[in-house]
Amino acid sequence: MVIEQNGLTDMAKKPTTKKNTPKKITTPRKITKGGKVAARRKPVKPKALKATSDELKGFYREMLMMRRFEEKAGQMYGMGLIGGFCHLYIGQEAVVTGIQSTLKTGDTILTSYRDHAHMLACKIDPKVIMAELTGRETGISKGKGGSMHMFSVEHGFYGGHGIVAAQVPIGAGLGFAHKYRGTDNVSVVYFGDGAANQGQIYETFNMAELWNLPVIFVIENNQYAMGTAVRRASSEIELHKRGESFRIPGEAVDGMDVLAVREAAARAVDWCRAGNGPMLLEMNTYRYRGHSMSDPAKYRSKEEVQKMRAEHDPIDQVKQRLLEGNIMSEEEMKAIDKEIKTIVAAAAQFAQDSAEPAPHELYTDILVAE
Ligand SMILES: Cc1ncc(C[n+]2csc(CCOP(=O)(O)OP(=O)(O)O)c2C)c(N)n1
Ligand SMILES: [Mg+2]
Repeated sequence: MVIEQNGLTDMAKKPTTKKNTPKKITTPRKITKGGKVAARRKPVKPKALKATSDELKGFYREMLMMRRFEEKAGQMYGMGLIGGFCHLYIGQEAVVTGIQSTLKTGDTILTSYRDHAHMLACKIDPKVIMAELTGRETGISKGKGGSMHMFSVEHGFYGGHGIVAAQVPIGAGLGFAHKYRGTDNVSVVYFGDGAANQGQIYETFNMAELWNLPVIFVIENNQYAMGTAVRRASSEIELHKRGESFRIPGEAVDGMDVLAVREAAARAVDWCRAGNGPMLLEMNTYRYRGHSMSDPAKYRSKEEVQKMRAEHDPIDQVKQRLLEGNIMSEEEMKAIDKEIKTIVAAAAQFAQDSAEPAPHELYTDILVAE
């Protein structure tokens, strides 16, 4: 079988004869009639960021849920109820919230170990996420994956990956699957500014563009890779340019503003669904907490963190829009916060009331046969 447009051939195909020679891997859309290489097109920028009242309310609720959930996870880690690693996403909520709001059933996402909010964005029950963090049998990976290794095909969430950048080639594979099956679904793969320096990402960029795959590469540039600031580790700090030599269009986005994120994501999604190949979005964002719970964060000043919180907080920005538009009062927002805290407390209780996995579970869900 031959996939049109890009000349990919099915590996299981019988040996080639003169008659059924597979199409060569060609990229005709890039060559003009005169034989010149065509300039790479990219989606056109819009004029203004708009949202309905309901959308703004929804963003407020979702981001607050992520924040309260992770604050609770931080507390539970401190109490010794969560073992191993635990990487919080606090500060970055606008990125996954804005992007997820543009996706539809059948689209897939995957990310690194900083994955709790991505799971909540996929509408996974906070109870089973908290149970996984605390290593309980009711967790989404039966308590055997923990914070970094959660997965739910049902919700289009393909992990939770502990190896920096390992999810990126898998994201291209998912994009290949969408295309191969003839759907217009897209694969969204999130990775960090540190991960952006990994070699496998550039092999992936090359193949994704060559094969015209519907993949949105999202660099969550939170300015640090563990304790290393972007400018100390990257020769080119404008990470949205990283796809240029592969002809992948890229854009820098204010990742603290959920409307800016949603707007850029919507254009990228349309671009990919229409068969234009991959796109790269650099989301400029910031994490308020340390790299993981065991990081004292001595590589940056308290003032730097405080300034970001005070001037760019994604939840405060939506709050401000809700107040200015007379869409919600402070009291109504407080009531939502209270409701969310109750849901999060119930998730924490559910986790603590659940049993740890039975010892025989060590021998299930593994690749080795008995
Ligand atoms: C291949 C590999 N190298 C190193 C590590 C150790 N490590 C874990 S997270 C991390 C930093 C990654 O930073 P970034 O990609 O910016 O993501 P962030 O943690 O900021 O979300 C490193 C070096 C790892 N897990 N995998
Ligand atoms: Mg980073």
